Formats: sequence, structure tokens, C-alpha cells
Amino acid sequence: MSKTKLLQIGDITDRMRDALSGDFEIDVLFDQDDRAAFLAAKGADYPAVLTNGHWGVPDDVAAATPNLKVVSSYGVGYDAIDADAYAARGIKVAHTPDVLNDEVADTFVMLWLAVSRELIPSDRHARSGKWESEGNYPLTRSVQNRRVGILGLGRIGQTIAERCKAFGADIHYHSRSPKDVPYTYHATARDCAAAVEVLVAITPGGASTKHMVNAEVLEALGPDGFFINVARGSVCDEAALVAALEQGKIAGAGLDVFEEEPKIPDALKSMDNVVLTPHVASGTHETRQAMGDLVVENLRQWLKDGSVKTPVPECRHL
Ligand code: NAP
Ligand code: 8YV
Repeated sequence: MSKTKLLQIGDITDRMRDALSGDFEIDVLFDQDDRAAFLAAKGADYPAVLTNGHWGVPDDVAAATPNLKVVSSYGVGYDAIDADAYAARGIKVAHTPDVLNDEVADTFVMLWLAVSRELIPSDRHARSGKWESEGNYPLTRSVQNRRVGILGLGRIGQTIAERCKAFGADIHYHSRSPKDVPYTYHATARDCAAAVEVLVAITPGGASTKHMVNAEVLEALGPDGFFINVARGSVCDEAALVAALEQGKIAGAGLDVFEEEPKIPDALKSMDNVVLTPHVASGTHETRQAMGDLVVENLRQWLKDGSVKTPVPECRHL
């Protein structure tokens, strides 16, 4: 039996490739020397695309794949995929919800502790010999019993809230609608920021959340406040964040995501009160394996009966 053609955008693991290669003939977009010529000649051959949250489905791929039936994305955030347009064409878009909640929540904790307890400069103090030559490292800020504001109390946001309880936090949140939870709801990101000492963004990216964290929100967070972004770079106005940090309007930031990945503004790289990670919140062997297995399961299920296990909300009715 002939294999189904699958267009791969972005990296996948060997385990994913091995699991898919029995049923699918995989072509890798980024291996093509002449992308435009390749898409023009072969685009119509692909009923299936495998991509991730960073690349999504670029416009040239979308335009060149008239026979597309399914998109399986290696990540939960799908702001780089026009799911409404695909749903209107009857194309199923699948993503990887839930299996990464714990890892991303752990990354929030890691960034929060690192920035508040000054892990990076303190490590530098220890390994540079300054401890011996200059004495003890200065005191830092405790993470215990803080008011924490969560922007986006969804699957990951709720997992973050659970983590925060272990630190005795008073939990506040902002999302589009209030939830049935024992935390304090705020109708705006600004009101949430004004009520807390630590603000974490974990909404989806895209137009509706673009620059949700802006100069006004950071000002409301205040000079003792920490901002942690594990959502999407687009959720925070990066220029406003740099200005707020430079002017001491907030105390520090922990950032896993950036507006123009993989580019990070030099100003952020030079600040001791900023901890940076290169979009690795779900990036452990264990969690990427679970995500990869779900990507494969979605494609295999589609091949079997035309459905996917974990469709994005826009495609659930298909
Ligand atoms: P989810 O369950 O869909 O939760 C999203 C939350 O954001 C919901 O509480 C939703 O509020 C809120 N929200 C959506 N649009 C909003 C808006 N315009 N204004 C205010 N709140 C809004 O999603 P999830 O699984 O927790 O994932 C959240 C996001 O995390 C992903 O989309 C992705 O961008 C990001 N992420 C990043 C990494 C990383 O590597 N750094 C890894 C995984 C995920 P309502 O419930 O009221 O609609
Ligand atoms: C991935 C993510 O790193 O799931 C998401 O939304 O941001 C991350 O888990 C991303 O999909 C890029 O592969």
C-alpha cells in the first residue's frame, strides 16, 4: 500500500520519525534547496502537514497545499496557524494540550525562583571567587507568601496556581471570563498587575493578547514586582519591558519567550535582574516524548478514520 505524503515543518525527534515512517512518506520543507519551486511542484501532493508552535503553517505553505486535510502541531499554542481559516475549509488542526502543563508550570517556578533569589548572579559570585575576595552575597527576596497574578487561567495557568500554593501564595488571575476557583478574579491585566507582586503570563499568543503586558501594566506591577513570561513573546511589549527594567519600574523579569525569536534584545541580556531561557518551557526528554507521541497519534488516528484525538477548539465540530 502506498504511503500518505506528509510535509514536515521544523524539527521532530527520531522517535516521531520512526513511528510515522511506516504510514507516511515524510518530506522535510527545510531540506529543500528551492522552497518556492518545491512548493509549486509538490504542494498539492500533501494531505498532511506536521509543524510546531513556532513555525505554524507559513502563508506560502498554506497557499501551495490545496488538498490539505490535517495539520498536526508539536505544541499546544497554535497562534501561528490560522485555525479559523482551516476549520472553514474542513481541515483538521490538532495540537498537544495537557501533556506539557507540569513542565511549563515547573519552568515558571524555575524562572520565578531564579530571578527572585538571584540565582545567576549568585552562582557567578560563587564561581568567580568573589565570595572569597569580596565576602558574602547580598540578601535576596523570598518567594514565600507572595501575591501572584496569573494572566490566563487555563490548563497551564491552573497548574501554575497549584505550584504557587506550595509557596503560600495568595493567587489572583485575569482571563476572558471568571472561573469557578478560589482565587481573586480581575477583569483587566492592569488590575491584576496592580494587586500582585509577581505577574506571570500564560495566555495564548495572537492578536487578542498582543501586548497585553504593556507599560501601564508594568507600572501597575510596581518597583518590587517580578514579571515572568512563559506564554508567547507577543503577549508582552518588549520595548516597554526593557524601559520598565531600565527605569526600575519593576524589580526583575524571567523570560522564556521573546517577540522575535530567536533574537533577544541586547538590553535584556545585559541585565542581572533578568533571567533568560530560549523557549524551553516544555523542553525535557520526557515531555517532548509525550508531545511527540500525541502528534503521531493524531496523524495515525486521522489516517484511520479521518478524526484527530486533540483538535484545537476551532476544529472540534468537524
Ligand atoms: P488554555 O488552556 O487554552 O488557556 C488559555 C487561557 O488564556 C485561558 O484562561 C483563557 O481565558 C486565557 N485567554 C485567552 N485569550 C485571552 C485574552 N484575549 N485575554 C485574557 N485571557 C485570555 O491554554 P494552555 O494549554 O494553558 O496554554 C496557554 C499558552 O501557553 C499556549 O497557547 C502557548 O502560547 C503557551 N505555551 C508556551 C510554552 C513555552 O514553551 N513557553 C509551552 C506551552 C504553552 P478563558 O478561559 O476565559 O477563555
Ligand atoms: C514548543 C510551545 O516549544 O507548546 C507550545 O505552545 O510553545 C512549546 O511547547 C513550541 O510548540 C515550539 O515547538
